[in-house]
Amino acid sequence: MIGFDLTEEQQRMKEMAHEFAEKEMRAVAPEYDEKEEFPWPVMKKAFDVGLLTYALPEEYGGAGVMSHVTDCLVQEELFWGCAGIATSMGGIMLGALPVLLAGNDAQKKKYLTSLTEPKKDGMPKLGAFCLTEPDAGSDAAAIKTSAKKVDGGYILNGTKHFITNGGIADVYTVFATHDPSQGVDGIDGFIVEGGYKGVIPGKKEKKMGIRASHTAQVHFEDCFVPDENRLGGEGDGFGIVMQTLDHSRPIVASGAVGVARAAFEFALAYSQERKQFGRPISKQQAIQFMLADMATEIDAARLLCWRAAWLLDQEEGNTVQSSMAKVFGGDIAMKVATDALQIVGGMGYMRDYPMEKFMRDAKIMQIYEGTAQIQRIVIARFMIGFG
Ligand code: COS
Repeated sequence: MIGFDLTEEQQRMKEMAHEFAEKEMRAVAPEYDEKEEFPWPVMKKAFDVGLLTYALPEEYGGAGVMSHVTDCLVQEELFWGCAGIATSMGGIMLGALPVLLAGNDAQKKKYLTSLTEPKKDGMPKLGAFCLTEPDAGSDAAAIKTSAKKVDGGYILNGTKHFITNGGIADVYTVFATHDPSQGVDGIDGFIVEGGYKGVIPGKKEKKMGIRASHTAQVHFEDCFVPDENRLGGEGDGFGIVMQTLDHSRPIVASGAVGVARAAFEFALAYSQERKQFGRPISKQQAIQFMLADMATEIDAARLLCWRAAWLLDQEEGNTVQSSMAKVFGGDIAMKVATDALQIVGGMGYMRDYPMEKFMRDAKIMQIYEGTAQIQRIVIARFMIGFG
């Protein structure tokens, strides 16, 4: 059976996220974007209303909203509010996901619970997912950060790159290799506390879009991590990464839908007000066709996200559907933002209007959480096989 009715919880979460996005994010989004500043006050408000860790089980202090479809609904609204702030918020759950998926009871109790508790100053704790390195982006199996086995634990050495919440997080999930000659089988996952000796914040990046998010390098210099912080068994790391991405891509794709929707709504309203040649430009068929395509693409992208998330809710594999949602969501976000800006014309190009921000924010949707090309590789491999 296929149905599109939302449950009461889904409706409530979607409305709550929309209200938060409208009142608390949109009002301040231009300022944080301009200043490229981390939105701590918004993060605190999001934490207080439960929008940061709602997807964690109640036993660890989350709201126990475990449906991935619900997660998609919420993230679409938050990214509609501001993709930069939403990325900062999402970085927490991305960091927590490997623990949720592969952690043992003690690890979950300690680290997931800690993410639902505030810091001493009332601010939320942050999580971060550390996979990417300067020489290992799309080729995730090529990571060089080393995990040397020593008595009682591991010593990590290496640099992680383009890390959301990097250097300011409290809990990191870090992937490193104990033996590069073993390829993916040599990769391990670890939980690393921000306060551990040898966790060194690196350079903060200056970005084209999602500027309210903090993206930075993190260096691990002789960082000791105890045995009890290894996720799963030795060599399980790459599988945990892939599983994490299967879960996170529909969520990120829903964010792309949110950005596209924001751009579309602005262009639609503008086209009905803006008069040229004696009538609103929305009366021109050229504009109508663009609007019709945008609305169709947004709906199609959203349905792909829901399907990929729904499969997870049924505890079924979703790798290919997840990549389909991500590639289509990212591509249409960029296309819709570009066309929407075209409709708004010169006004859209000016920084007094949100359109240019939507376009800058949309671009990352084709890059992070696996580029559009990587998603196509994953989809193609499922059709024509590996190798
Ligand atoms: N779930 C579980 N296991 C998976 C998997 C999945 N979705 N995808 C692959 N695997 C397993 C494979 O089955 C294989 O296992 P065996 O060694 O036991 O056969 C292993 O992982 C290696 O898989 P594969 O050969 O496909 O690895 P590749 O190095 O060729 O690369 C891609 C796989 C390209 C898919 C991976 O590197 C990738 O996703 N890259 C993008 C990384 C990314 O998204 N970065 C964004 C930053 S994170 S915010």
